[in-house]
Amino acid sequence: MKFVDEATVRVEAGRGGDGCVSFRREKYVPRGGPDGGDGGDGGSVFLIAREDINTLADFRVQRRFKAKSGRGGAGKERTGASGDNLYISVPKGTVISDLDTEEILGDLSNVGQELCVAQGGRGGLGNTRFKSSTNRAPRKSTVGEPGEKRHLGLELKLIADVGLVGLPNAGKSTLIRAVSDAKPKVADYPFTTLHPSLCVVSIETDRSFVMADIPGLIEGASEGAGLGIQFLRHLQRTRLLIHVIDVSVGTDVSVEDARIIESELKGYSDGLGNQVRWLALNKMDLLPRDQWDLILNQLKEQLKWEGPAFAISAATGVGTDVMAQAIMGYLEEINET
Ligand SMILES: Nc1nc2c(ncn2[C@@H]2O[C@H](COP(=O)(O)OP(=O)(O)OP(=O)(O)O)[C@@H](O)[C@H]2O)c(=O)[nH]1
Ligand SMILES: [Mg+2]
Repeated sequence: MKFVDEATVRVEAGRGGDGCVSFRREKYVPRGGPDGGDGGDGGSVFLIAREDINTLADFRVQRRFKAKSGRGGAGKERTGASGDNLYISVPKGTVISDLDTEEILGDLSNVGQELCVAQGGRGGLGNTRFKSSTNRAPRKSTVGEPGEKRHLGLELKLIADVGLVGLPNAGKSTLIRAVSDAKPKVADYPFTTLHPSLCVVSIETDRSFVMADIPGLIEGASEGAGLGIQFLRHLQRTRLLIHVIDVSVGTDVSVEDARIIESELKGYSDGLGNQVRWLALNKMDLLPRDQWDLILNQLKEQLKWEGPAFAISAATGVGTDVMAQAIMGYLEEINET
C-alpha cells in the first residue's frame, strides 16, 4: 500500500458580482430615484475533513479548484445571487499551508472540521447605496472584489498508533505482513520500502491498532541521509515506536545497529528521542531456540535497555502475536489514563 501524503493545489474563490446602476422607471413618476442593487458575494473555498478518504492521491489528478462568482446586482434593488461555496474533501489529519507565505493555515484533525482557504470577493455596491441628500441620482456603483487565490500545500501526517523503525533489511515490512493483512514488499536488499504505509493490526473484533512501516533509517538520517528522514516526522504522532533489530548478525553488530537508530531518533528531535520505544529482536529463527533468552538478555544488558523487548521471527511468525497483544494492551492502558 503506497501512501501519497503530500499534494499541492491552487484554489480560487469566486469574484463578487458588480453593483448595478439603475433608476426607477414608473408610470407617472418622471424622475425615479436610484434602484441599482448590490452584486452578490463570490463563493469561498473550504476544505473539509472526511473520514472516508485516506490519501491525497486524488489531488494528483485535480489540482485547481474555483468557486463560483457572485452575480451582478440588478434594478429594483435586487441583489445578485451569491456564488456557491466550494467544499473540497480531504482526509482527516491533513495539514494545510500557504506555499507562498509558508504559513500554516490549519490542521484538520477532526472529521467534519472545515477551513476557509480562499475568501470569496465581496459584491460591489449598487447605486442605491450612494444616494444622499445632495445627490439624489447617483451614477456611481462599485465593482465586485476579486476572490482570494492561494497556492496550497497539503500534507497528511499518517495517523498511526505505532511506528516501526530500524535499519534497512531489519525486517519491518516482514513484520507488517506477519501481523496484518497488508502485503508490503519484502526483499533482501536495503531500501525495499520507499514510501510509508499503514496497516491495521486486528487483535480481535473492536480491538485493533494502526501500524506504520517507513523506509529504513541509516546513520546520518537525522541530518538527511537516506530515505527515512522524510518520514520520521510522521512518527512523531505515534504513541509507541517498535525498534526492529536484526539479531542474526551477531550480538555485537546488533548492539551497534541499535545504537545507530537510537542516536538518529534522538538527533532528529527531542520528541522522537523521548518517545516510548520497545525492541523487537528479529530473525530469531536463524539462531538456535535455546539461545534466544540469552541473546535477548545480552542485548538488553549491553544497550542498558529497561523497556520491553521481544524475541521474534517476523518471517515465521514466532513471537509476533505475543508482541502484537502486548502492544494492544499498552495502547488500551494509556488510552484510559
Ligand atoms: N530468516 C529471517 N529472515 C527475515 C525475517 N524477517 C525478515 N527477513 C528477511 O530480511 C529481508 C529484509 O526484510 P524486509 O521486511 O524487506 O526488511 P525492511 O526492514 O522492511 O527493509 P527496508 O524496507 O529495506 O527498510 C528479507 O529478505 C526478509 O525475507 C526473519 O524473521 N527471519
Ligand atoms: Mg521494508
